[in-house]
Amino acid sequence: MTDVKRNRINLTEKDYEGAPSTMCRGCGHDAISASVMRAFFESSIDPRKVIKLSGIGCSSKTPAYFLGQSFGFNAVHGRMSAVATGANLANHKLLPIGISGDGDTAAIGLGNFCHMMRRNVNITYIVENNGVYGLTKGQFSATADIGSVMKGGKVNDIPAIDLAELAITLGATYVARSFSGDRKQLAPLIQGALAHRGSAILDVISPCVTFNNHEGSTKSLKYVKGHLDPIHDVDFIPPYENIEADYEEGTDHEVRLHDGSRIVLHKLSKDYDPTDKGQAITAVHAAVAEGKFLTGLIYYNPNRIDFATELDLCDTPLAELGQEDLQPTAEQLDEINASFMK
Ligand SMILES: Cc1ncc(C[n+]2csc(CCOP(=O)(O)OP(=O)(O)O)c2C)c(N)n1
Ligand code: SF4
Repeated sequence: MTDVKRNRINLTEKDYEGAPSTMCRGCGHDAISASVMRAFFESSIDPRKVIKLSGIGCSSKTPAYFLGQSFGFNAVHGRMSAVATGANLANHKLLPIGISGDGDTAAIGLGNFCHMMRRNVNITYIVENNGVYGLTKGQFSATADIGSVMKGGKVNDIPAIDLAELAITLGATYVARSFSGDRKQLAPLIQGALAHRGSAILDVISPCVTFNNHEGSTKSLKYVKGHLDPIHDVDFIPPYENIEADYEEGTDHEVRLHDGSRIVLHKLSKDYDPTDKGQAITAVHAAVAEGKFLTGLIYYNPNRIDFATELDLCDTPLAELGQEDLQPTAEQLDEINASFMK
C-alpha cells in the first residue's frame, strides 16, 4: 500500500476534492480550484467548518469542484457579497470562501462588493478575472482593458475597473493579485487570506481559453504570461511551525496574520512595503500604465477589526441561539419600549 500524505488533522488531499469539473479544458478557473484545495489542505482546515459562496458564471460554478464536504450557497448573479455578509453574521464560526467572476463582481455585483469591503466582512474572496463573461459566450466585462479586442473583433474603448485598487481604496484589509497558472504564488496567498480576519480580496487573472485567448486580448494566456510583474516570492508559515525564516536582511518582509501565522515576502526588484496604502495604490497605477500585472500581496492592514467583531456579537453564532435566548420577556420588552419614549 502506498503512503498517502496526511495533514495535521489527518486528512488527505482527496478529502478536499469536490465533483469533477465541467470547465473547458485548460480554463484558468480549474487551476485556481487546484490552488484552493492545496491551500486548505496545507493549512489543515476542516472542510466541514467552511462555507463556500458564489454568484453566477463559470467561475461561480467552481465551488462545486472543491471541498465537497463544506457548506455552500450559490447566490443569484452579483449577490454573493450580500449573502456572504449575512452568512458571516449568522454564523461567524464558519470560515467563508467566496468565488466570483469579474462580471459577477465588477458589473452587476459592484455595489454589494463595495459595501462588503467597506464593512471589512471576514471572507477570502477570489475574483477569477478573465475580462469577459465566459458563461454567456465572451462579452467584455468591466475589467476588460482599454484597447483589448473581443473574439469577434470589437475593440474595447472603455477604461477597466481595477479591482485591486478599488479594494484597497474601499477598506479591504488584505489585497492580492495573482495568476491562475502560478500555484507557487497563489496557494500561499490563499493560505494567508484564510488566516486573515477581514475582507481578503484576491484578484486572480484567469484566462478564458474559449472566448478570450486570441491575438489582441490582454487576458489571453500568452499575453498574461508575458506581462506578469511579481513584487515578491511568497512563503506562508502556519502558527504551529516555529521556523525562523531564512531572512535576507533588507530584502524580505514578514507579515504577521491574526492567527499567529506569517507570510514572508521575498522581495524581487522593488522595495515594497504592503502596509503602505499610498505606495500600494501608486504601484497598481504604475503597473497598469505600463500594461503589466503586478502580482503578490499588494496591500495588508492588520489594524482594522472585521465587521462581526465590530458588532460585538455574542460568542454563540446567532444561527445557534434558541427561542429562549432570542425572545425577550414581557418585562424586558417594556424596558426596551420605555427606552424609545425618552
Ligand atoms: C440577473 C442576471 N443577469 C444576467 C445573467 C446572465 N449572466 C450569466 S453569467 C454572466 C456573467 C458571467 O461572467 P463572470 O462573472 O465574469 O464569470 P465567468 O463566466 O467569466 O467566469 C451573465 C451576464 C444572469 N444569469 N442573471
Ligand atoms: S467558457 Fe471560458 S471561463 Fe467558461 S469554462 Fe470555458 S474557458 Fe472557462
